[in-house]
Amino acid sequence: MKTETILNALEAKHPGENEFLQAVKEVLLSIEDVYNEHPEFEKAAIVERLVEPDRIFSFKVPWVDDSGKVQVNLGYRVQFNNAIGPYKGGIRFHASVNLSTLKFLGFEQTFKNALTTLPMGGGKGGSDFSIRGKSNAEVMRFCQAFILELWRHIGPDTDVPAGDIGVGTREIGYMYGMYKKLARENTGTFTGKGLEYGGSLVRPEATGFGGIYFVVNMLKEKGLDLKGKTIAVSGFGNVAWGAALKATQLGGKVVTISGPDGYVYDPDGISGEKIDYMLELRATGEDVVEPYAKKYGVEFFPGKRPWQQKVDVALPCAIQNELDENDAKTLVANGVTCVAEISNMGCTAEAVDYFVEKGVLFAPGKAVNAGGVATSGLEMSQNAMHLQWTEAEVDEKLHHIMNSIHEQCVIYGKQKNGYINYVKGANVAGFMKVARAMMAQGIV
Ligand code: 2IT
Repeated sequence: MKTETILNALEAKHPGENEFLQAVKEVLLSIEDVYNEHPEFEKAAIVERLVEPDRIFSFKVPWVDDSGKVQVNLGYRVQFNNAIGPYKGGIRFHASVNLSTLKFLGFEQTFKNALTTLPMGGGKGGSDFSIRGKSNAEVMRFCQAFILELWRHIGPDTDVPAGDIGVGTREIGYMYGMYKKLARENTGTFTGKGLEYGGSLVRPEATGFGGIYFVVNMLKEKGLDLKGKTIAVSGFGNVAWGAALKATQLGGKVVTISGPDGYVYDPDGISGEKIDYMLELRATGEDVVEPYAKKYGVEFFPGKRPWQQKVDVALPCAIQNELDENDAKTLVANGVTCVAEISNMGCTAEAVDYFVEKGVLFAPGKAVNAGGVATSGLEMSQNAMHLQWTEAEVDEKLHHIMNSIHEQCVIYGKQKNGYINYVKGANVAGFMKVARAMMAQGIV
């Protein structure tokens, strides 16, 4: 594969899309060897076709705020690849959202979804709208305006959105309500729905729970256990909450959470009602964690990231590139055992290279956080069958899927010296499935 040529061409075509180019580069470097073993892939231009989304919808979202002022946001849906199933992936509402973000997320989602064992293609959408400081009525009007445009492009067998940063059960409810009205069907064309109208048990917890199941597997491979381990978590939203809950249940001690304002360090561990309090904090819509420090009398580090603390396990749970090379060096110097991205592309490329070079147990988001979308897939199954599985049934399926993803990473990522390169493992396993599906379906 002419990796360099392909990357240069992509950069020339899409200048400035840094996150997208970063995500593509990581995958191409990982798959180089297997790609070269399959000349038929090159002949079918699999990589050239894989790095461009099938299509992108880009639209304006006008809405009226509480003061009567007209606001205009940007809305997008990137339908990246549907070789193995309908487009599937979340919607992100965050001030930082642009096409580069959503293309990187859609690209990652394609491989992640392939790893879940379920038939789902990759997609992603969102807006530069931020829920921060917005009233409930404003959030509803925005969601409705967003769907007024998006509804015609999605459907239960074409494209099934879900939540992501800034989009939780409330936003899904407002979007689904408007979708249903316009599309005149009720087949579950969204996941992360409320339990009363087709949502799945365990979906809110699934990304964090799945991430911890994956980490347990990583540690087990080394003969280690989560019990007694000190854990740094970043973020304080749905993903961080689920991870803290499961890690604590399994005997780990979570000592940090963070927000855009800084991080809190709680040496006694964030457990019990403190984990419930994370949900309260999130519900304020203020996007800050400092109130936690005040409430529980612990230290708050303004403007800092939790990676400066000495921990055994580090779990980025907030946003892309939230852990850089300097953070990686600090963690390694402090003797970190395992780093697992529960956020999408939580670490910079330099940080990832550093962990791998130092032989630290490291796994990428597309493997670690796949439990979220996998459980979305289970929600789709339940909707299609018009029934609801019990909590135990969904959790067991999620557990099984996470074990399977871990196994795929080991098969494709185990190096001669025994080190498991999870980045390579996840990328190759995901790529091979998508590539085979594309080969089977011809040039479309
Ligand atoms: O990044 C992700 O995998 C998600 N935001 C969840 C996507 C989904 O369709 O559940």
